Amino acid sequence: MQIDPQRGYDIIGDIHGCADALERLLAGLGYRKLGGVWQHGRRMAIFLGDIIDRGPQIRESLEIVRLMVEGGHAHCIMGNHEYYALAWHTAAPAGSKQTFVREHSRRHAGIWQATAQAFANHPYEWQDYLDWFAGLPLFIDGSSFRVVHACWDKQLIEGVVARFGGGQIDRAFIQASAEQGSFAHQVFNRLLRGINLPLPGGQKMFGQDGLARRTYRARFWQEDQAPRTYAELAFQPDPMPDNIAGQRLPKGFYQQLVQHQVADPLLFVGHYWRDGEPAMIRPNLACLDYSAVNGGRLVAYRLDDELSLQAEKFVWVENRA
Ligand SMILES: [Mn+2]
Repeated sequence: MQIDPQRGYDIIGDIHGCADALERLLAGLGYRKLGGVWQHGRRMAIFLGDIIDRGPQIRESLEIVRLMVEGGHAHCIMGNHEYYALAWHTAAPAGSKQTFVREHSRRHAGIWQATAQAFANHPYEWQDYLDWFAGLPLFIDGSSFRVVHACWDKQLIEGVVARFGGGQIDRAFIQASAEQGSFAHQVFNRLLRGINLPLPGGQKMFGQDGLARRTYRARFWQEDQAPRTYAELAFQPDPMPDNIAGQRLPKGFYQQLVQHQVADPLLFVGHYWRDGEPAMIRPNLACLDYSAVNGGRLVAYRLDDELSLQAEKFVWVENRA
């Protein structure tokens, strides 16, 4: 994947089927639809994954993004939801306890439902999109900046590059991820879903999507002052149960989790359902997922050649119903 440092990049967060918001955002960024393809004379878009699932215009969103990528006007990396779609359709390896890499459980079916409906009458088109998903890189290292859907884990990314020469993997790697704890499983889990830690004492909590979880999403970047409690370590929209939130973390616990250092290149992620006014997390870290599909904002960062993020370069559209 060639990144041209002379060119400007507009990095765009999770779309989840919000095609109207995407078109408003692109228009606001100075892109024009020519010959059916959104484009800009001097800039390219980079999509952070999670184009599908949940929202109302999944097929339309995919068409916009894919035409831009194929026309040379955008790059797109894989989100956990594109991985879920691939894994749902991939048989588990022989001898596995599972039937599919992503089991067809009720919970998984619920997440998959909106995309399944969008393509119910377009099965061949859907097969074609699955092939396209399988070719999406898991990350892009543009040397002065990096993008990954959820977490830049240096060691795992070096392992992927050693094996595949870059961020693009193959179908065998997706199949291998059926095995818990395998390298492939670790790669998809960490890069596309971030650091998920078990709640202490086997407790569970309910997210805004109504699903019960026994895990929570944790910070993966270096802070000036390390988090001291579970609440300070968490990086998710849903508050923790009160009896856990104030508990002290074990000594040295957070330091083992740090994947992104203050001296590292700029990093852009999606994934985390943020809310409020879009802003940087650190001078070299931004999350661009502001819950567009939940009535939030679809957010872009207008990147030029700066080495520290600039507050005024976050651009967004509101997506209230
Ligand atoms: Mn995601």
